[in-house]
Amino acid sequence: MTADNNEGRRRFLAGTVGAAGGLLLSGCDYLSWSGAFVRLVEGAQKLSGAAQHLVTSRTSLAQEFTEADLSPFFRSNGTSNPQDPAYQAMAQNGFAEYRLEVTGRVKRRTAFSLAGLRDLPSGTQITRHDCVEGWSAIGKWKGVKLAALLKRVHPLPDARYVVFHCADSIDDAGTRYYESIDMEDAYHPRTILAYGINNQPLPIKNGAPIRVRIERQLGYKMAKYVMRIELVESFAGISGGRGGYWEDEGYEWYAGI
Ligand SMILES: Nc1nc2c(c(=O)[nH]1)N[C@H]1C(S)=C(S)[C@@H](COP(=O)(O)O)O[C@H]1N2
Ligand SMILES: [Mo]
Repeated sequence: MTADNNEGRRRFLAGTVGAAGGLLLSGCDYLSWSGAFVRLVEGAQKLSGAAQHLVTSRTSLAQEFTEADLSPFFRSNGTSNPQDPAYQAMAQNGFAEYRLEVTGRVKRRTAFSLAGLRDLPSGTQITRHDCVEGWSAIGKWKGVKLAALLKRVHPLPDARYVVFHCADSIDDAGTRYYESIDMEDAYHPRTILAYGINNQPLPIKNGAPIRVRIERQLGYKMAKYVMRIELVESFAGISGGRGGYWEDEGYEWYAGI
């Protein structure tokens, strides 16, 4: 075969490689090597994905601590007192009128009062909060297990994410803070909607009346001032479309620690 023929054959085969994969290419010196290389890379990617899952299994528990480890002061970050008038009015009245709405891909849309939430199975955990800005604090959190709440509302099979809509906006445009997690994190036994910290009702600075604890992820995932929970198939249509206020600004959606 002449050099020119070889060139033509390469071009022809390069056009078919996408459709036929490596099979067609056996016997072709240049392209069979590239086909094998593609298979090698694909295999390696599968392997590293599986290996990563083994090391960082999403169902494993975050480190837990004792009362002796509690931080003397649990600071507030981001919003520390939402200015929304409806929120302010509820706060004035000890959140007696607060209702946590659960909407979206559920069979039973439900609005839970604080008393209703306290009646559901709860969890207590002492964990460390890590903020991406470089500070940490250990707190004792008490709240309703998100899994128990989801059981009450009957998620539809197409529900893939849980979105938390908050009362506060943290920019001049008035964009409300929001966050989202997948069903794996939603059903995790340590994922709670906290209404207490360090044996006290949750103060406003830390997200009263309800804030999320997702112990395997960074602080910005832990939405405070949660007013509504929405189950969705995709968060593409919500706000900036990346699943969270900070995600829309370029932060990672899965902020694992
Ligand atoms: N609604 C709302 N949730 C929020 C924030 C916020 O500004 N608004 N800040 C996030 C960030 S960056 C961190 S570190 C934690 C801070 O929680 P804390 O105020 O209880 O320390 O809340 C997260 N959840
Ligand atoms: Mo943070």
